[in-house]
Amino acid sequence: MSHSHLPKDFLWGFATASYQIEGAPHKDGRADSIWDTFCRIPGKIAGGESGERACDSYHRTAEDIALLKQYRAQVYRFSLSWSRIIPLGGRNDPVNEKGLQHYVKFVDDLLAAGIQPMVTLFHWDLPDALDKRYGGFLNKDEFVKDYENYARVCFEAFGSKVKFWITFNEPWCSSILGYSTGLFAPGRTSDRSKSAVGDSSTEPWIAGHSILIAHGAAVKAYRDDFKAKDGGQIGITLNGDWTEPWDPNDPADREACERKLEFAISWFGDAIYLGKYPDSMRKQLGDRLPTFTAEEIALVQGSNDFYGMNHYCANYIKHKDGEADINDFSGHIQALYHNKAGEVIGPETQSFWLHPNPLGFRKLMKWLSDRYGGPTFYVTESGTSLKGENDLPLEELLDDEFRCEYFRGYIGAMADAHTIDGVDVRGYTAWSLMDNFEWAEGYETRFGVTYVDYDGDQKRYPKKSAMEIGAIFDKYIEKE
Ligand code: GCO
Repeated sequence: MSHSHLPKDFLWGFATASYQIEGAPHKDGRADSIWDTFCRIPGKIAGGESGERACDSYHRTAEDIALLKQYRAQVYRFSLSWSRIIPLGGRNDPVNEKGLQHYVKFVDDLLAAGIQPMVTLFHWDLPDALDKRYGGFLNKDEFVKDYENYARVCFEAFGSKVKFWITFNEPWCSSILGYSTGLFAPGRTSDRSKSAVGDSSTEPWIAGHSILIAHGAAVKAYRDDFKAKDGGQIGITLNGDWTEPWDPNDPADREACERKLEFAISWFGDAIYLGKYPDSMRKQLGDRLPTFTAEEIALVQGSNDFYGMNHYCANYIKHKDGEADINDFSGHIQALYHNKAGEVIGPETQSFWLHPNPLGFRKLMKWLSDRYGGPTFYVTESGTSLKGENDLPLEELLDDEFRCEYFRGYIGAMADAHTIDGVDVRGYTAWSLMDNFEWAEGYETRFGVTYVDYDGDQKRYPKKSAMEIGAIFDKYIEKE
């Protein structure tokens, strides 16, 4: 019996996002994104923090590339800050050459170091001007045109240097956390204790719909005008946890698991691969869930060259009785960390939502692969925080065995998905290259394989996991 493996041209590396690492919010003509303005609202971010300084990566590109080389990364997934490139965001607003050239040089430097760039066009930092001007995602027609224009500016500037484009990172988070719970920018919600504006019963579904159409429009632009000469691939990155029934003997809990996956992932995945929204969503949401016009579905269906998969953990799912609340966004279920028998889904971490469960990764890959006809996967994020990591003395903190174990488990599960279940997976970028601004959790939660000393001039220190990832891949990637 041969052990599980990954294909010989498998690409691995690390991932980050612009607002989480760059800092320098006013440098070289950048304007505010919705995250800059959101962070200024008291009480939104732990410790009253923001991405103002973060890892200072805008000024430390050489240092970051040196880390990637030291760790033997083959690919680096990072995102572009739209408001550096087109500060006011819109199709009639000027392009900021300084901001754009910063990234062009960064890509050149990566390539010179032998590292493939994987570029995310949008990782949540919408130019604030577009939110103020017309409500951002809530105005589909304006947003789609502005996004397509921005995407074209980037395709044009990077040309054949970039072979992997990701249109949007985790539209579920932008839609639900931004427009339902209000925990993320722009912070709209029906919960009046959190925000004076927003309607959680409709806005998240409108936002998600706009993102899907904008994704489709950008993919069409790339395929029509760039793909043949530049030779890249383009796709979207979707997040989603695996689900296990709270009571495996209760059919209602088993159904609730499917429903939860559909609300979290198939909302976008079905549109892209099957050309429709899931029936379970239509049933619960009725006409609060937008419908696709024929023209829209032609843009969206078949619009992924690859499936970008962000995956961290799993939950137990229990069905709820009665009618779903009008603001419910997960399919009328309850997500729990223990099951009926009292078993836990995985150990605790510093992130309340993250309980690692490697087997769930393999199961979800198979579930997606079966549902969507065996697409090519790139795992664009996976990683963990550690309970109490921020409070440890430096020496102990650098010895992050828990994170190493996470990567052994998850990469092993991915190799099983490939070898045993036949899943076509070709890449993995670990979250994250370094500790960074963890959104509403500020700097208290660390996900990096590199420690960043926020009180010590942002100095970087490799943790044990930084080198361990390469060692794990050496074990799995086929030599011949
Ligand atoms: C994401 C996020 C990252 C987070 C990570 C850990 O795409 O979910 O892209 O920005 O930092 O997920 O929470």
